[in-house]
Amino acid sequence: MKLPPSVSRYQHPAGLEFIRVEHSLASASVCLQGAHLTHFQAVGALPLLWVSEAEDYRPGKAIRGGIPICWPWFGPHPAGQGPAHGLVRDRCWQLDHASESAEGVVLQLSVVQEPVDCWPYAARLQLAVHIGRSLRLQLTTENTGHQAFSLSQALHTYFPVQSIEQARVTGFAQWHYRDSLSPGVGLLTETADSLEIQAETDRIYQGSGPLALDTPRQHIDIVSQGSGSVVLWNPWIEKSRRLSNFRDDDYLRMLCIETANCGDDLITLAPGQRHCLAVEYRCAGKI
Ligand code: TA6
Repeated sequence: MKLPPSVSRYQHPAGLEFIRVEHSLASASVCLQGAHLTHFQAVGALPLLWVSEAEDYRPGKAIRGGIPICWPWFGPHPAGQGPAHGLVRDRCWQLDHASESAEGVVLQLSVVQEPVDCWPYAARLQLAVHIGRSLRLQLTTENTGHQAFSLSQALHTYFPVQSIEQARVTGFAQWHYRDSLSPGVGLLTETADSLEIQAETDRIYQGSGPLALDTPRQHIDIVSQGSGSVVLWNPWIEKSRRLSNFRDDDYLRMLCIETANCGDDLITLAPGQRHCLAVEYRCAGKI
């Protein structure tokens, strides 16, 4: 495929192939393995995404940071028969389209999922990435098989926070949530208008609406469509030590706010039906 002037291919020394974008409005990098965005930076803003410096970009393993795509299940396989966070993080996607304009660059990638023992269904998954003053992603699932299936999914986005103590998340007030660290507790209600992270945090919020991540140097607005749940995750001290490709103190520098369909928010598709999970990230001010 002929690429537009601001789009190029790059092979990491470890072997992974990337699509690089250098546009007058923003720069970005997408790894074909997992259609995994590892970098986005609007001109005049700080980088929007965080990747651990311990990441070795080894083929066959999900990159620790950026925007991993969890599909067709979020978290552990429902019956414990497949890899965590689904089947496509380590799959090589194909680049179907790349175009540019004064407003930015559009990349379209896709992967075909054939029936396998742990997920006996057929689907086509497409990711559209709009790189410009903001970053927009649209993850579309099409049921290409002959039987309905249910899926859970997440855009598992890692944001940089410089210092976790100074990070604030707004927008969750009055949302119900389940604490994945205390599964027996049941549904809780968020009362904080502005959330601080002061311990290991792994929650599935049920709801939809504008969210924001605020740090001393950056404000990021998060607007989603087709999502009825959001995962908030920071591994804190103990779990950081157990995570692959993650430094012991990396919890101080990152926070995951994951636009999803998970928990009680599952998507069921009949043959031929489609669903689109979309999110837009916009950096506003500071530095
Ligand atoms: O989104 C939160 C979570 O499900 C955590 O429980 C933790 O497992 C995290 O995802 C990272 O998962 P990974 O498979 O990328 O190490």
